[in-house]
Amino acid sequence: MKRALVTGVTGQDGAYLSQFLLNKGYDVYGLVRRSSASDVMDEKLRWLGVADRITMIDGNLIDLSSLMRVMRDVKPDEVYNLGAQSFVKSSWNQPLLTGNVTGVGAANVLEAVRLEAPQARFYQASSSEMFGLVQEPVQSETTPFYPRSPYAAAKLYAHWMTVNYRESFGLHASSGILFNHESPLRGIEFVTRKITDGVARIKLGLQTQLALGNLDAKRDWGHARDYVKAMWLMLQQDTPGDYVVATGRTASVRDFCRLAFAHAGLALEDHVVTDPRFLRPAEVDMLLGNPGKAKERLGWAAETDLEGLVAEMVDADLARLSRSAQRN
Ligand code: NDP
Ligand code: GDR
Repeated sequence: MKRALVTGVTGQDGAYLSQFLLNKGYDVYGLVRRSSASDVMDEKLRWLGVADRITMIDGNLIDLSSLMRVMRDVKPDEVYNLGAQSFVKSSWNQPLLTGNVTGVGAANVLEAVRLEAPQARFYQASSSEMFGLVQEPVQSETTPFYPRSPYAAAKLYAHWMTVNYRESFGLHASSGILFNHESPLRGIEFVTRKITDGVARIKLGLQTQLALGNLDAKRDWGHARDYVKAMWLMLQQDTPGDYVVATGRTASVRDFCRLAFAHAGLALEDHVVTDPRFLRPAEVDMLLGNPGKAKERLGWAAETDLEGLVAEMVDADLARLSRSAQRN
């Protein structure tokens, strides 16, 4: 039985990836940082019905010694580094923490792999945010990077460390440059989930307005369930590499909103207001990925379209809020 170690196991992608790996027969170990709110930490894993099937291990991305101990204890065949301070807007408020966790944290995992588990295959959760102020209208593996936030700068460091550990030490280290991917398990602070939660609340009469920031920003949005498969496929290749993972379609926040409100039989014009509190010091205006390499080499393609994603998220939020209204 293969052993996989997943950092960020309590996040959106960690939950879907764990489910995917368990279905493939892996022994899954999750790195979990100590928190006083440990009862809510496993919420996503419980939602997918996999919480009891994962072995949780205490550790932290900013504590190299904990990562070395984990590598020694688990002896993983595959390491997926998904842990990060992943909310771009917070990265301006906590730039150094973001640098430590999202950037240096990845270097710590690479060091722990190099020193304690050099045969393990390594996956780094790189991001389309690294393209930032885009240098080409459609972004691929060869598009120059231009990070626009402390988060993106930290991810770029982690990305290049992955490339360097591959080239310097011969590690089987791959980097997935994933474009935005969403799901009912998306954190509530991210715009898609904020919208679908808001739509559900308005539909159920729990609120009347939804305040958002820049409605013109465009993103290439896919489903997390599809994207974790691409992570796994990268580690099954004979040679490691870097891959853009995207749908190849871009849509604005306004477009996403329109679809979500329409799915609930509502009109966004009646409910959406803009609030400067949700604007950023610097914006990434437009992202659109070319997933050609992933399709050709991995045989991967997005399976869920934007309409299907929006419908699933709105329906899940309506069901969740209706259940909690019945309980109260
Ligand atoms: P989430 O924010 O949902 O999850 C982040 C995870 O990192 C959580 O499990 C969190 O644990 C953990 N974490 C945070 N700090 C530490 C730390 N110091 N030590 C150990 N674990 C820590 O992110 P997603 O699941 O959405 O994304 C997964 C990864 O992919 C992230 O690295 C993200 O930056 C990257 N990415 C995401 C994209 C997306 O669209 N979702 C696109 C491209 C890249 P806790 O529960 O304790 O907070
Ligand atoms: P992003 O995701 O920054 O792309 O990073 P987010 O959903 O936070 O923002 C997307 C776009 O929507 C605009 N926006 C708002 N965003 C939020 N959060 N709240 C609002 O009210 C709002 N109104 C408009 C933003 O300005 C932005 O343009 C995500 C994260 O998962 C990263 O970790 C990952 O690397 C990238 O996707 C790819």
